Amino acid sequence: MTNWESLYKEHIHKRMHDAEKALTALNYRSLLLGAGEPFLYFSDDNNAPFRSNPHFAHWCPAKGPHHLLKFEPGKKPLLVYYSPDDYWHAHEKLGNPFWASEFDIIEVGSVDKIWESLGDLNYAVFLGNETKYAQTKNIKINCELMEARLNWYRRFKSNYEIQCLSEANKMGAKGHFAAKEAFLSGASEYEIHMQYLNAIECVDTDLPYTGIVALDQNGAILHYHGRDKKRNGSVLLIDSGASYYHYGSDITRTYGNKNCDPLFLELISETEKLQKNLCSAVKKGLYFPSLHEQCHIRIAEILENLGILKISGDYETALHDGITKIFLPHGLGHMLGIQVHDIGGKQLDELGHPAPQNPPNILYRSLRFVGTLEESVVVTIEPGIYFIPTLLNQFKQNNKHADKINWGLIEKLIPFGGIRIEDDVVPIGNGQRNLTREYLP
Ligand SMILES: [Mn+2]
Repeated sequence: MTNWESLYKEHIHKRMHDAEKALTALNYRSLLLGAGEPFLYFSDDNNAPFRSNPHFAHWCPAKGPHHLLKFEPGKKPLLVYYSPDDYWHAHEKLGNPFWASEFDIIEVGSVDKIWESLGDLNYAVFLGNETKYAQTKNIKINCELMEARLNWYRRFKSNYEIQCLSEANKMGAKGHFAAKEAFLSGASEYEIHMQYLNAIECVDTDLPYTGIVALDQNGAILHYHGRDKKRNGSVLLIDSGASYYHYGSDITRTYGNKNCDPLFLELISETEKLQKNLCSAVKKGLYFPSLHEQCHIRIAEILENLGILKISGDYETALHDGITKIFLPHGLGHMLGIQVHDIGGKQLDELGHPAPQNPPNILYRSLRFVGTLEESVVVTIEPGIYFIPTLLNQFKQNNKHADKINWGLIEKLIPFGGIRIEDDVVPIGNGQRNLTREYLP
């Protein structure tokens, strides 16, 4: 049984320790984190689905808008919890959650009252989007140097955060099992998605990101968000996660059925092998772009072995000539946490300096994490092989290396779209923990 109280206690104490360090370095006395207010759609009185300010979510699992957290070194953090008497909207009651004892909590019924309950705000720094309230106080708003520091600390996940991500993977795995079954029985994208949601007992707005449920050629549209009702696809690419206390899993699987070309099925199984190898290479000290490069070399090898490329075993040249990038235009992975593309992947240090793109090659342009793996930094590992008509046609028409591609096979494979396999992995000790495969082998 997970002891959430003790995990959370350790987590919040680390937050306090880090915040104290940042406040001292930047000469502030207190840190204010606002859960935030919902966005209105343009020229409309409808709100977009609400998401908490990630800095607030990092400290507090409470859901919903307007709550405000104040931390002053040496004091217990203060949570001013927004709990209005409102018959227009529903608001989650505070109740007695496992994390409540770590805060001094005041419940108030209006946003004005929240801002009146904060006490001394001399040398306070505020991070959040409710700036119209913050502006009425004489405080620093959205200080970039403070944000850079807090973003940096967010890279390193506490045991509490890793447990949340593990639970999010457990939920996601349930959805993926249901989706696979639906696909194999001929379901449409729409039906597969609904089976996914049903299995994890969620609605769309509960998901950490808009899921991709793509049959056949739609899998080659990297951020495909359609929900086509056409049934009986040959290939399913599903990229869908689940959320747990603000932390999201990010999981992708690709399946082919008996109508799928055997060559494409072989590509799926090779991509799966490659993905598992890359996952087991994850460990602290590894420069992430070099794993991205290894992935491209292995993709060149797979494509040559299956007759799709004619490069005489010269994989490195193939990737420097930009051939593998047509088949894998996105990065190998990204950091994962409260945000699905968690912040800080291109940050060098807590001061916010950008990480050098090293080597500054076209291959790395789409890579969202260009740093070195460290213990407890959670990343996704998501190699793929796609047959994207736009990229293939451009290459065929304009590139001097066009003759290195077997265009006959490409024509045969285009109708099946693309392949991506993705797990969430964290360096632990001298190895790693794969948070996804524990539930979705
Ligand atoms: Mn991902």
